[in-house]
Amino acid sequence: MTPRPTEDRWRAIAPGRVNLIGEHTDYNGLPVLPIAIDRDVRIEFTVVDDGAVRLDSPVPRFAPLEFQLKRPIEAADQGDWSNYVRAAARGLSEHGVELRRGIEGTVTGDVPIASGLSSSSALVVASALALLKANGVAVAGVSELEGHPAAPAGPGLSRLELAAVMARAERFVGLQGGGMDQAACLHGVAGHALRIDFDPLGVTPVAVPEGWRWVVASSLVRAEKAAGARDAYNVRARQCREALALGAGGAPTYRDLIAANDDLDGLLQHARRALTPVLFRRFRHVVTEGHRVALAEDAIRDGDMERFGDLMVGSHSSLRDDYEVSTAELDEIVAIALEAGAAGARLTGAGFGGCAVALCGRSTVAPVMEALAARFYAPRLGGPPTRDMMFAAQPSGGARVEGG
Ligand code: NG1
Repeated sequence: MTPRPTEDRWRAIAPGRVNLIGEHTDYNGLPVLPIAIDRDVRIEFTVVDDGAVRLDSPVPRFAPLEFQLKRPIEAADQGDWSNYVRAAARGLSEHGVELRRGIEGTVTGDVPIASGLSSSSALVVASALALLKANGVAVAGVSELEGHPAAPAGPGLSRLELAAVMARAERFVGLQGGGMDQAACLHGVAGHALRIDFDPLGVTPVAVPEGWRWVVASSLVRAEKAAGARDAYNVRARQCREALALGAGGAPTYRDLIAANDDLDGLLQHARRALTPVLFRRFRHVVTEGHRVALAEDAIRDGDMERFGDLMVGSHSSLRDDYEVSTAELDEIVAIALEAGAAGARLTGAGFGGCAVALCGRSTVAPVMEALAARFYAPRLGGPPTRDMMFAAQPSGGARVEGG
């Protein structure tokens, strides 16, 4: 491959995502149903031959970062944004991609940060795409809808492979996360939700019916995964593993457990006897949420908004009562949206703050947004929310590199 002239400018673009249903199921090996959204993280870069990564940002709290690809990549202090870029580089190196050339550029974007919309994974994926581009490694799509071949010609990675590598890589930042965010970011398809399966990773686009709208509303409480919410998240991941080991009667995974038990009630009765109350509540969330995702996929395929909405409401109650990751603000947003006519609403992402998502029809988007503005935001802000706090998200295309 001929080295690229270093003055070429490229743009790596990676979208955030909104998870429609299937929360805290990915790291338990059960499917999720997110959309990639029309908000993204962008790295505008040139290729440099000295093996350095140098990035800055117009946001003052993100100080310019620099590290060297030719030396072992160590983590910076906890909470330092460079860790997401380091994670991408380290993940690629550990996967055997030789990174000799570096990048220099600027990171911008409009995915609200620490809001459960995966700005972190978007940064990780954008960094990976930029580094792969700089080093002449192709990334091919796998979705027929995108019209890409399943595997790249020549040296390269498939999108699925990259999503799996980046899911592992992001754990470098300390969250024992599943693979939803990186897969959604890399596989977004305009107008489609994505059913993502795990072990092995697979993505199936599912068309969102005409007229369905997704209103995203921030609780104004940051869900800072690099900090406090991280421990609460990791504790739950551990509790789910413990609950499976003690309550599943020998099934090695939640998927095996569900496949072997048609009778959900019987399974839960057995688990209630075998588990402590806390572990039982975690277990019940995972198992019932897995079931709701399957029903929600049927509902979206059938164009049945009411059924999908009811499943979202069930998901939120389970996250609030059994998984204990909701907050008073998220509960209030859900209640206001439902009262104003949303078909369904729930917290989206990990919880502990962040955003809620409401499913609306064409004619209910405006009343739902007005009700949230008047009853949730006005008392807190003394005025209307910004377009980062409340917006209608469009199911959008996946991460890519442009320019040159
Ligand atoms: P958020 O915090 O919403 O970006 C996290 C995990 C997901 C998934 C959700 C909960 C990462 C990068 N993200 O997402 O994998 O487990 O929580 O459903 O680990």
